[in-house]
Amino acid sequence: MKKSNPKHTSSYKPDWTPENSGNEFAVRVVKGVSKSELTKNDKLLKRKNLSVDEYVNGVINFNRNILARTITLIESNNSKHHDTAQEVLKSLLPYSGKSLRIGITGVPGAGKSTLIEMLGLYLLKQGHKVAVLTVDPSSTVTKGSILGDKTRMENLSKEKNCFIRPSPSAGNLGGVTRKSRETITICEAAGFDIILIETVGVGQSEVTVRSMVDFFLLVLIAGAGDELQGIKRGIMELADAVLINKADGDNDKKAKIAASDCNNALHYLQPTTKGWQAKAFTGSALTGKGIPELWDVIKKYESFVKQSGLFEQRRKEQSIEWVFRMIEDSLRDNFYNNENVKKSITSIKEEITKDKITPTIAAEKLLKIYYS
Ligand SMILES: Nc1nc2c(ncn2[C@@H]2O[C@H](COP(=O)(O)OP(=O)(O)OP(=O)(O)O)[C@@H](O)[C@H]2O)c(=O)[nH]1
Ligand SMILES: [Mg+2]
Repeated sequence: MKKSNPKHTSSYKPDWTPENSGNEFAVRVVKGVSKSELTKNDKLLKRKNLSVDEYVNGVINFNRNILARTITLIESNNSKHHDTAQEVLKSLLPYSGKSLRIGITGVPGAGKSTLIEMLGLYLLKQGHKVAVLTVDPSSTVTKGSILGDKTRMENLSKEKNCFIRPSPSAGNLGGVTRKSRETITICEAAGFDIILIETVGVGQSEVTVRSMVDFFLLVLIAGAGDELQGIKRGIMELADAVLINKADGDNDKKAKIAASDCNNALHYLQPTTKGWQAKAFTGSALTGKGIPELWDVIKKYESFVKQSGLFEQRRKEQSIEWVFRMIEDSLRDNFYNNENVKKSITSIKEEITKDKITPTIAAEKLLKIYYS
């Protein structure tokens, strides 16, 4: 074995490379930094456990490493992190709230991530600081994230005033919601004034995201069958604006027709924000067409809800709703994790399917077991 002297080089060949080997073995070991060479900041970043103050100061001073670690701390399912995480959040709360929170939903492949990249870059140019989060309901089943792929936001992820955080993957949607809401708080305390949240429009997730944002955008595409057929009325009802994306090339005309159909449908729906008529627009996340117009709509909306007091009112309602949602989640988890309930649930299900008991009696029986 060839021995190199790590002390005198900044990188050296690992011991396992054959003696007299040439450049065909490209692997080199980079010499580490000795303890005495570490700066105070390096030491702080290397330490496994930070104090509450260190987390809080790191976030407020926009230390990206500590920001990411703080989010990891609040996302942790380990109960020993819970108290520290809540202390950190409490200290950050006074610094939060000063952002515009924008939810973006739409069918898979509609171009949400591409739009976020384009809109994000546009906003950075205007001097904003942009945080991108994703809420991915499927991750609760697969334990993996289909969204939040930084690869599709490659240019945005390189920007220093942008921070992209993929969906927290563990737990039920309730758990994901808590983590996402707390992540918003942390990002706002770090000074991000625009929070973009991507979610896929497949069911409950958009209702969840609607309850944590100020503005909700639905992204659709023309030419995917009957324009409005596949979209549940429910999602349209939650939207403050609809973007018919991919209005480029041959698609432009189709997109305009889809936007007009969509406007007709929106006209008959109850507005999700009182006094604000949601409208459909066309645009292209790929070419950037329609992005400045979309931003104008969002700004107009912001001044409308701020002047009318709806902005503050909705934020307050959302906080209260959050509390009760957490209580419900906790009660539900507690019920289904109860050992006696777990033992009886299969046999009771069987009794229901065999018509031996009514659903009401079954529910009463299970609750009795739970409370006993
Ligand atoms: N022609 C055209 N293609 C687009 C446009 N926006 C997105 N795409 C393409 O559509 C595909 C899906 O885009 P994404 O941005 O990943 O879509 P998404 O809605 O985030 O997808 P999911 O996160 O998987 O639900 C990619 O291949 C994009 O390049 C657009 O405005 N025009
Ligand atoms: Mg996406």
